[in-house]
Amino acid sequence: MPSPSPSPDDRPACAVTTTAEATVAALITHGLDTIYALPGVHNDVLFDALFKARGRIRTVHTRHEQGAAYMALGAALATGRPQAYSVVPGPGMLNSAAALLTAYGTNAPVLALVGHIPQAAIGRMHGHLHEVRDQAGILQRLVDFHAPIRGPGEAAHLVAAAIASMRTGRPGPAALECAIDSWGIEGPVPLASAPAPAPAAPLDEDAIRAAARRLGGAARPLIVVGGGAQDAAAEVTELSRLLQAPVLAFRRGRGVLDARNPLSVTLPLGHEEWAKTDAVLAVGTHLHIPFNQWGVDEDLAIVRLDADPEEPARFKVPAVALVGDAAPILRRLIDLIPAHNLSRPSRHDEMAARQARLRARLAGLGPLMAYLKAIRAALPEDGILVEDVTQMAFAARVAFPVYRPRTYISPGYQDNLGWGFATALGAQDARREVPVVAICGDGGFMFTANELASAVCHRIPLTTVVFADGAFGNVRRNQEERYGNRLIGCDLANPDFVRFAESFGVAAERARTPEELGAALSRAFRRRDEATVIEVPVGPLPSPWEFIRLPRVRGARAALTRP
Ligand SMILES: Cc1ncc(C[n+]2csc(CCOP(=O)(O)OP(=O)(O)O)c2C)c(N)n1
Ligand SMILES: [Mg+2]
Repeated sequence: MPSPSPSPDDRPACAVTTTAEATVAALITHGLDTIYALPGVHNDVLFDALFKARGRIRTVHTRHEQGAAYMALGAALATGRPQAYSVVPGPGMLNSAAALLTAYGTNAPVLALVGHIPQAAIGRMHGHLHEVRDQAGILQRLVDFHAPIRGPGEAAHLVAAAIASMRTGRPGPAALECAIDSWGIEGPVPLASAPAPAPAAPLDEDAIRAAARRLGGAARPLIVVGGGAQDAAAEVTELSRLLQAPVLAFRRGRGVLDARNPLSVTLPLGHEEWAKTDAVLAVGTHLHIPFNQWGVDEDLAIVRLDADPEEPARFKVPAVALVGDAAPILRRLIDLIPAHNLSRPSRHDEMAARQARLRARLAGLGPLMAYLKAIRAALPEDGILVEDVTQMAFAARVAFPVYRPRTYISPGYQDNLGWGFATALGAQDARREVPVVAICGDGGFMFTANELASAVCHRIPLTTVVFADGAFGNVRRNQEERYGNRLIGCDLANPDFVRFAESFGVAAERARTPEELGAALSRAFRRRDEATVIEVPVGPLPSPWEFIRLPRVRGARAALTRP
């Protein structure tokens, strides 16, 4: 007779495992199903634990540590869920550092699992393989939560603490280090149990009421959204309707309000609104451009909503500060607004007319607009666009219509050239059910083009469009226009991108017109287990900067410090 399966109460309370096994088990318990990683002797025991856990957690290895970290970042930005990567210490850790910096800048929940030299040697500078002075100190400057894992008994609670810190307050990356001789230490480990959901933070009713009064009584309210509003799209949409307030997004807030809604604005119309508004609700944004370029004055009441309690008053003390997750606070605001709200005529027709006039002006951007239009037409509504730092992306920020949250992935204020391709690879790996397209310049693509090998190895169906102008084109134009055409360090020698991609076994084609690009994209999006590279040869492109760098419209002088 088969023995009955043990009830949960009969199970042993502990198991004996290694630090590495306990760490992997904790990742799985927290719902991580993938780790992006590049191996080395410091992490051999961790990789052996990952081997034993395959089936429950995939190990996606890359060709460079920046690829692993950017893939974790892309997966985190596309899903909003914690993601992890693992690298060896010293050079491996430093190779991943730009991605960790960008995870910080984009508040992305990315966990770095970093190997270390032997425990007893840390800090002694004996010249161990991959030793770097104060590795912990370097990591601590890049993340909000950092800890060493010294043995199996610590692994579960340190992983739990790291993941909690990545999700609560201002989200962002965390790092755990483990020494080469600590991964293999065996010991009793409590059996992992699923983490309890974090308790809902209490709402500050007084502050929300004050915000409702300010916004409801405003003649011309404006909402500005950043990355912190991505999980509050329904609430922002409802508030915008109630207040008839335009919603301005630049990079990381795109898609929070559907671009088909005429109240959804990018920088040019947002700038016009900023000049006239009397009350702004800023959700999950630094408000960097309005504060630093457009100006503020005493007639403007600013309500700041941010997960980081330090943020609202960093630049200027706001009229009202709301601290916490955007969605529950906005839901409460929606409850309270009607009691204060002015009766508001619809702004639909006015905004639709202004949007049409802006589209006519943007048409002057010629090929930039024609190619973006072709991409939008081919990409399904829930498809994801990842931008690298290229002229095409600068235009996309003001002109590419985004319909849903988390479908426009931008590096935000780091604007780090070369992040795009590998980040998009991670986004596509984590969201296999929708097409992801990366738009890169020839300069940026080559930063991580080696990861075409990872796309092949892990059958990731990413589509990448490389706009090849033979230059760091944005820099080149600056040198032409502002430095008397003294061109230096900006012309590029390129491979034939089609043959380059094909040599990896990746599908590739060249598109010479927007129509050809549209057709190539449709073919690419149908390849669901194979990557595609599309090279688009372009000449010098028109500058989109007149739509991005906009003049001061409020306040007599630059208010660069808090009053
Ligand atoms: C890490 C990093 N290095 C340098 C820059 C400066 N930079 C911004 S755009 C650019 C040129 C990008 O060239 P390419 O990818 O070919 O796009 P294009 O401007 O030609 O459209 C450079 C060098 C940056 N933003 N980030
Ligand atoms: Mg270029």
